[in-house]
Amino acid sequence: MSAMNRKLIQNLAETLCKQVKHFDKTEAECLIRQFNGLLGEQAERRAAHGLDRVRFRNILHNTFGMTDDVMMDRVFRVFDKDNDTYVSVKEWVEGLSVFLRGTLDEKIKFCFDVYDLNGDGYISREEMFQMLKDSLIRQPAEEDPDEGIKDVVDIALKKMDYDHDGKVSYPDFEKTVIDENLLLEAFGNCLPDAKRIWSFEQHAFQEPHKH
Ligand SMILES: [Ca+2]
Ligand SMILES: [Ca+2]
Repeated sequence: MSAMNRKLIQNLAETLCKQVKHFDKTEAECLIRQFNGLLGEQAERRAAHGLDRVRFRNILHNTFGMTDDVMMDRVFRVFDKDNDTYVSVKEWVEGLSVFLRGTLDEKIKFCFDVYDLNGDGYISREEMFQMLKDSLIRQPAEEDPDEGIKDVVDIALKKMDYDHDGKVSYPDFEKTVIDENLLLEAFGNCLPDAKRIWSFEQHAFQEPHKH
């Protein structure tokens, strides 16, 4: 078990709560302890790096109620900022800060990064198609199910592509969501709902001395 000692956790919490504005020191400490608990079941060598993709996806599914494979992979990649295929404790706390308490601006940035599948700074027609395919495919049998998805992509582009270059840039997406907040998760569920957030926080931030 990769048990960090008490002093180490306190020092890390102090550093993290300065970098991540939505958690105070006590909360950061709770999240670090919880992270260590989550790592406990992972082989020691890999635990040193952080949560691997499988473990992380299990948490998204079981704790945050996510079901879409494409979205869960993308959320993993957005949490994994240094792209080393593990979510480190720092990446975990930073990611949770947006997940649990992010401002609208932070959430817009997060969703945009999730939806920009190839990271080129635009949500393209092809990317929209790929993301919507999984969620729309279960419609009653149409002649050509792809046609229905293409229609939705056209509607989305018409709505979001303010500068008319055929793809959705960050400013396009930001403007769209500020006008209409419901479009924040237009291309797939990638943020937890209020109920999941509440129960996660209840569990993570409970007083360690009260049982
Ligand atoms: Ca990482
Ligand atoms: Ca892209």
